[in-house]
Formats: sequence, structure tokens, C-alpha cells
Amino acid sequence: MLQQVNGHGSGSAAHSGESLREDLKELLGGEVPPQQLNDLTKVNPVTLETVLRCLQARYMADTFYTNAGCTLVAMNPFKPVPQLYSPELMREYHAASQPQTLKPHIFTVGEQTYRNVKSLIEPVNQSVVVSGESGAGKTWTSRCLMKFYAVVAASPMSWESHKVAERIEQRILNSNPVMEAFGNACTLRNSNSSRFGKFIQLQLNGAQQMTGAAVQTYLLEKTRVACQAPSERNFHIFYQIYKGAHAEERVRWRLPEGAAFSWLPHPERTLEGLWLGFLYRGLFRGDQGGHASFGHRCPHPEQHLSGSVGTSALLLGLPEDHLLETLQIRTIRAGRGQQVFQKPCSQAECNTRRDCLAKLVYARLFDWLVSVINSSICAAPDSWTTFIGLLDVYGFESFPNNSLEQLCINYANEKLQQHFVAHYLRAQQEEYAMEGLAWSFVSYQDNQPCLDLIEGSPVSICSLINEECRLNRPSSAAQLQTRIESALTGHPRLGRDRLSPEPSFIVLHYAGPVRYRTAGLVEKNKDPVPPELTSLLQQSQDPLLKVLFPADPEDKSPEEPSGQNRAPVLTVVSKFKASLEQLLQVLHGTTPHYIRCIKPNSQAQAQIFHREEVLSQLEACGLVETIHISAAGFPIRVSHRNFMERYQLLRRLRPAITPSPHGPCPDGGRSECPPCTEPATLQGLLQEILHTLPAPLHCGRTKVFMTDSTLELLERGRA
Ligand code: AOV
Ligand code: MG
Repeated sequence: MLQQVNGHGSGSAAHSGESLREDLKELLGGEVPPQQLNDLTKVNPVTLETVLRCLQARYMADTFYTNAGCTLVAMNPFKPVPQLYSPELMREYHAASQPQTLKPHIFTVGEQTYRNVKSLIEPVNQSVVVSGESGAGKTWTSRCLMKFYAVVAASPMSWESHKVAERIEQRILNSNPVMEAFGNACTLRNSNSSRFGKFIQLQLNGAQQMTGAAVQTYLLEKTRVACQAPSERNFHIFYQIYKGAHAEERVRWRLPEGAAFSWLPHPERTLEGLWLGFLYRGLFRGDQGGHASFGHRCPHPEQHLSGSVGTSALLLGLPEDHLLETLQIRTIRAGRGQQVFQKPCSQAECNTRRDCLAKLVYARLFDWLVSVINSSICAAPDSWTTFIGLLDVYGFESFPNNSLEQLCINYANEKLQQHFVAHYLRAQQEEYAMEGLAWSFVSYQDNQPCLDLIEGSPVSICSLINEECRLNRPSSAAQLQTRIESALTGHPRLGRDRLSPEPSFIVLHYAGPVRYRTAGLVEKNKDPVPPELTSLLQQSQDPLLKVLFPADPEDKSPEEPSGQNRAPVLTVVSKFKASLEQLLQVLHGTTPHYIRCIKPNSQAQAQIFHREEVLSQLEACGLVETIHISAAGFPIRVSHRNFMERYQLLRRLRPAITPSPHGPCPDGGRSECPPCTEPATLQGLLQEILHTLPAPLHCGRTKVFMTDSTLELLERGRA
């Protein structure tokens, strides 16, 4: 049996639960209680091979979740498994006295975070970081977790307040499809790929009811509006509108049946798009190298192109000639008197301006949508005390062509991996040593060198791209390539593809090497928005565009400086870096929980387990190291003071804590105060508790360390 499932390539036969147990019995070297098979820390010895075999055997037996110490491994089933996400099952995990003794599940993580927000676990706010490569199941997982919280954190109070709570929870859940419609798209890796990052903060009151939520989004891949890679699609919303519009809307939005749009990646599949996309290359008729003029030359005359400018203008609430002129003529301010010059644009420039207009409208629309959602789900500041944060970002990706979008996405994933490494693999071990616990270090793969290459100072890929933007000169891909090579050659995480026909560089990410094309990086990083385009949209008569582009002259976005008093250009990567730093700060203020989504195959097929692909994901996220550290570690740590306060009632002999010999504590009894941590008192308490509840528990210099099961025992004793 073991040979069968371990065969190279995909497994084929589904395994019964019995055969799974047989496999695991062999792996573990003997009869093992069933609940222990659920945890990879019990696999012996812990190696990539044994972990892989265990996951494969479980996957083929339709067991998708496995504990790996502090993390939960979630294999993507690639098929509906409704019984795994039923409200009944949610309630079962919620009601369990020890949820971790049930089968591994995202609901265990959900329940643990939910219990922790009111316990003594420090810090009290919780976060769930869902990671994994593109298509691994992050968005699915965070959606299911939100449903879980909506069920368990619903108000059991009066009918009236129940109704209010339900409305909030429902609203929070309902915001998902809206955001996915506008922010997700079909890519080569995932037919519902998130093209933006999302951190949702579920806000709870003292009674642990969900009173509201706040959504923070990160860098929408807006270039997709105007340009899609081969075989990829535009954002779902365009397809949904085209398909879902009824007759009257079709007339209003000028969506004739059977029309094809140039921003439609696959006309044979669906018929949808934006009217601006009709403004084809051919519309701006360019004489070779010369400026463009509006013409009726059209690659597809049957598509009513002559009406596209008029229709675009109509839908944008703008005069047709004004729209056309703004797209075709550049306004330049120069000289001391800021004289205004007008310069006709070349065909390529016209296209760029048209694309820019579409991206500008879409990005503002997306931000507006998020703000509307936030205003409808956000709780009043005094109505919540703690939060559970759910992080779902775009997963690591590597395409045949990778540009600034992939650099940012993979950079975000490096940051999250670093958070994990720093928080768990490094900090955990360092803390044991500092607290005087006997501990032999487990070595791990630190991705800091890769982050240094991407964002470090003084020189990194980002700093060089930014520098090229700052010089504000027409820069070629070759120039940037030369800069990168001369400044960073020899960096251990930088590679070069010598066979590549175009300037490019390779970054050796923690999750694998990615080749980035140098062409276009600088321009995308500048993301210039001609001020005329914003002014144009500010004159729109469309009610929504009036909101998105208020006519207030003060309302200039940072990327639209004009004239001599230019503010320093805030590039895309600088803004993204700042937003990631902010996110990490929030995460640092929480107790993080990690879910590692794994993609069993890249064809999105059920019951297929590609060992090589899974292996590289396990290696990338350092799962074996995580298991080693978890197996020997104590994930729960509580300050001496908090420990005594909470568990003194477990003492058998004396009902109250022994009064501290130094009298009332001057700092209110925080753990740092040495007298409060007087070893004799603490040791006495520990001895008594240990006598009462024998369990693995260690007393460090300032904190008490224990396992989840010890905490559970203590809490039960307390209850
Ligand atoms: P991602 O969020 O990790 O990719 P998704 O959550 O969108 O990946 O999952 C990809 C697809 O896998 C989904 O559309 C489902 O069809 C399937 N899937 C994932 N998890 C489950 C599950 N638990 N049960 C059934 N099907 C599932 V990306 O956003 O591309 O990084 O950027
Ligand atoms: Mg996603």
C-alpha cells in the first residue's frame, strides 16, 4: 500500500480510512492513537519524506487538514466537500471542551483565536495568517473562517440585538463576493485569483459578539483593466455585468448582444469588456512616428467602432470632443511663468493615456467600494474591545513573464514568510534561551537575504528602480539592467538567465526562482497620471465619477504633481513597502496563527497528488523546521504575574496568593517588576499546581511556558 501511494507522480486510487491508518502506522512505527495521526509532530522521524508521505496518505483518503505544531496544513481538495464546512460542524468545534482533540480543521484555529481574545494569552488580539502559493486555497480558507466567526460570534441576546448582530455578520459576509468581483480575476494559476491583498479585522465586544469589521486592502493589480497576459482575463465584474445585465441596462450601458471588446481576452469564451477598450490602437491613426489623429481605421469595423468614443464619453458623463482631445493632446507647463504648451501625442502615447484613464477610474472605484463597505460594516469605536485579524493576500506566483506586479506580490509573500520566521522560528528559540529553558537550537532557512535584495538599504532592487524613477529620464530596460548587475551581482539571492532574449534578472525567492523582465519596471513604478486626465474626470457629469473625482482643487492625489513644486514622487513600490510595514506592525501586536495552504497539483484536479510540487511547497515554507520546533516547544507563554492571578485558585493549601513581602506593587504588578516575580512565591504556586494537575509546564525567568494541552488542563481546573 505504501509503495502504491508513494509512486512518483500522481496517486490514482482513493484510500479508505483503514488503509490510511495502515500507512500511518508504518510511518509512525507502531500502533498510535488515532488523534495523534493528526499531528505531523508525531511522525517519527520528522523528515521531508515522512511528512510528505503522511500528507499524501491523508490527502488520498480525503483528509485535508493536518496539524504541524503551531501551524495547520490545509491541502486544497479541488472538489466540493460541503460536510466539512457545515454550520453544525462549526458549532461542534465551538462547543468542544478541547477543540484541539477533534480532527484538525480551520475551525480549531478559529475557535482557538476566539477563546484567546478573552483569555490571558498575550497579546490578546489575534490574527490568522493564511499563506500559500497562488491557487492553494487562501481565499477559500479565509471565507470559511469568516463564516465560522459569523456563526459562533453571533449574539445570543435579545431578539432585537440578535437581528442587529446578524445584520452585521451578514453584511460582512456579503462584502466578500462584491470585493472578489472587483478584485479577482482568472489567471494561469487560479481561475479566481485575488489581485489585491486583504486584511479584515473582525471586531468583538466584551461579550465576544461580533459588532463590526474593518477591511484594509493592498495594491490592486490595476494594470489588468487594460492589459491581460495571454490566456488570462480581466476582473470578474466586467464579465458578470455583461452576462447579467437585463435589456434596459444593456441599452443604458451600450452593451449590444454579440459585441466584442478589445480588452476582452477571450472573445470565444465570453463577450464583455469596457467601452474604453473600443478605443483601439487603430483609432488613433499614427503616421509612422508621427502624431495621432482620430480616424475610423479599425481592425474590426463590424464592431461599431465609430461609436466608441461617443459611447465612452456618454458613459463617462463627458463631452466627446473633450475626451478625445485630452487623450490626444498633452499639456505641458514649462518655464518660470508656468506657460502652457500643447503637444499632440503619438499613437503609442494615446494608447497609454487611454489605458491610464481606465486604470485611474478603476482604482478609484475600487477604493471607493472598499470605503463604502467599511462604512457599512465598521463598528463604533467604543463598541468593540478586541479583534481577530484575517490576512488573505495574493499568493506567490511565477509566470512566463513577470513584471512589477509579480515583484510586489512575491515581495509581500517574502515579508509574511519573514514574519513567520522572525516570530516563530527565531523568536521562539531565542526566548527559550533568554528565559533559561534548556533548548538546543533548530536551524532554519532565513529569508532575510532575499528581503535585503528586494528592499534593503543602501542598495536593493527596489532602491535601484526608485532611483531610476527619481532621475526622471527616459530609461531603457538595458539601463536598469546594467544598474542592477553592477550594484548587485554576486548577491546570493540574485541570478541571471543568460539565455534570456531580453533584459531580465532572477530572484531566488524562498518559494522558488522567478525571472523578472526589466522592461517596463520603471514606468510601472512611476505610474504617472497626466494631470489633464484627472481634471477631465473632475468635469464629469456622472454622479459616481463626481464622487470619485471631486472638483476640489485641493484633491490632488500624490501621483499627480504638476509644475515646478513637485512633491517627491511616491513610487508604487515605496507606497507598497510602507503599507506592508504598517500591516506587519498590526500583526506584531497580535498573537498570530498560521495556516499553510498547499496545492496538491497545478491542474486544479481532485485526488491528484504531485509529490514534486508539494515537496517544493513544504521546503519553501520550512515546514519540517516548524515541526521540529513545535514538537519540542511550548507555544503558550504567560507572565508570572498573570499566571498567578489566573491560577492561584488552583492552589490546594492556601486560598489566596502569598502577600508579596515588598508590599503593594509600585508598577501595578506588571511582570517586569522583580518583586512580583519572586521565585519562591511562584515556585510554590507552581509546585502546588503541578501537584494538582501534572502537565508539561516550565517556569522561565519572567514567564511560564506551556503547551496547548497544559493550558487546557489548567483552564478546566479553573472552571
Ligand atoms: P488562493 O486564494 O490561495 O489563490 P483560492 O482560495 O482562490 O486560492 O482557491 C483556488 C480554488 O481552489 C478555489 O476557487 C476552489 O475551487 C478550490 N478550493 C480551495 N480550497 C478549497 C476547499 N477547502 N474546498 C474545495 N475547494 C477548494 V491567489 O488568490 O491566486 O494567491 O492569488
Ligand atoms: Mg486568493
